[in-house]
Amino acid sequence: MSVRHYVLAATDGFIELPTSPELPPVETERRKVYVFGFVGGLFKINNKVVNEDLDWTNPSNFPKFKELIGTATIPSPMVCGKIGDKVYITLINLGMPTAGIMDTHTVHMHGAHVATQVDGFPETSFGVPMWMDFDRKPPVATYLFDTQHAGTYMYHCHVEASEHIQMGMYGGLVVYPSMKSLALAGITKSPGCGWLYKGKLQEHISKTATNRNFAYNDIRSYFDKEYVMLLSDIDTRWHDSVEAGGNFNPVDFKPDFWLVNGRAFPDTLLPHPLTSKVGSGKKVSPINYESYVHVKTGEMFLLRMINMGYQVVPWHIHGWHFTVVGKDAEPSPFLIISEKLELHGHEGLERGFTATIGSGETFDLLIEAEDKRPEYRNYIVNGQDCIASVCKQMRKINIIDPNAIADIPTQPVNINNIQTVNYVEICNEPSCDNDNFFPQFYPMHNHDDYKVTNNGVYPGGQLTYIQTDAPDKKPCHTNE
Ligand SMILES: [Cu+2]
Repeated sequence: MSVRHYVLAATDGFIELPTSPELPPVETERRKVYVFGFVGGLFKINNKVVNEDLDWTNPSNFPKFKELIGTATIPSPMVCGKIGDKVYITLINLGMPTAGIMDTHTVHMHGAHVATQVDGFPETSFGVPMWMDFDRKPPVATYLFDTQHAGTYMYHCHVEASEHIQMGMYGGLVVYPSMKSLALAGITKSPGCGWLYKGKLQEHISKTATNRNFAYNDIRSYFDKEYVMLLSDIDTRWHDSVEAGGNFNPVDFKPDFWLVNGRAFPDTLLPHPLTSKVGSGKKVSPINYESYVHVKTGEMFLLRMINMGYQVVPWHIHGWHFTVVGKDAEPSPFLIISEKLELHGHEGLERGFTATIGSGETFDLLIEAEDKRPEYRNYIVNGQDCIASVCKQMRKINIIDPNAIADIPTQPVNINNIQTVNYVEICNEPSCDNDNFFPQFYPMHNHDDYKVTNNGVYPGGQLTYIQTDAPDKKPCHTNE
């Protein structure tokens, strides 16, 4: 059990959204949008201070808090813990000076079974007033979440929720199983041996895995990598109206930008600005808001889908079916049924290629990046069943119209020669030593495809990619 203490400060700021699909982003084609949000992060774990700047009781930090005014972005910092932890969030209200708004704010931990007094719904409890005098300590409130269930949650301000949520006051909240809760489900780690389930070695689970590689207390919820996909939508007229001190009628909501982790395509492909640099020593959270999924073939990856928008999102994933391992921070009932029926692997579980995610819902989608080479490589390179190879077809297309051949984005793809994954080189490389089958790219997107736009320009909006690289152990493929 740990006590995890976060400090969040409510304030305003601006985000920039792309209006063109060009990479790198074209500075002149970006739309500045006024937002609200929380800044700050993890302050203490137990009694160990992680970020001393967040100590609001220390007068020498008062000017540092003042500097945070106007720095809000979307989403707000990630909050996480494990089953049995006590998660505290101390809220400070720095105000919204650009709009001259002096509203109170709260933290509502959506899905958490907390007492009314710390639920953050101001109509039945209270709001935190603005810090006016920076020579004195701020008025604060500290919220407690006594975590009992693993899963994907979110938090948001609940003051005048129609406006404050639209303005961006939300962030991800993740609860992992603990080693203890896993052990109660028969999942244990044996030093020097690996992970065991009911005493049986689980060879597919990495020896370096921790309790943070399971979504739930269930062996089938294991993942190698995880991604939070926090979806939301923006009506820039509403944001402009708030910035100008106007009165926007919420029923006139008509969004023109759709976001994944606060960004619209093609920004979704870029490294997230809130992710700590490796080695910076400021890594406060094991998960982040990267929206570009980058895995190896054969890996299991978890998508923690969170919809904070006001519209239902049909989230569609190319390449594979996903398995629904959880919804709204509850393990899928099919996990329990298939366990009773003694089914193996993901047999009997809920599968799909589109998850319909309503506002305020969360889904945990697990995907195995299966290897497509056995079925497709021979056809792509050599052709089969009297059909010419894809390589041959693409050469012809390239002669007729070079623009018809896709440019694979050069960012953040980390390979030496981008052309080798495109079309010509793979055709000349039948050897297994030079397997240019990789990387593979798959889109995932809102299947209300008009929302794959930025103010009407396609492609944009809620679209991002999954990149799968070659597996660690490359099997040798011959072309027979
Ligand atoms: Cu608020």
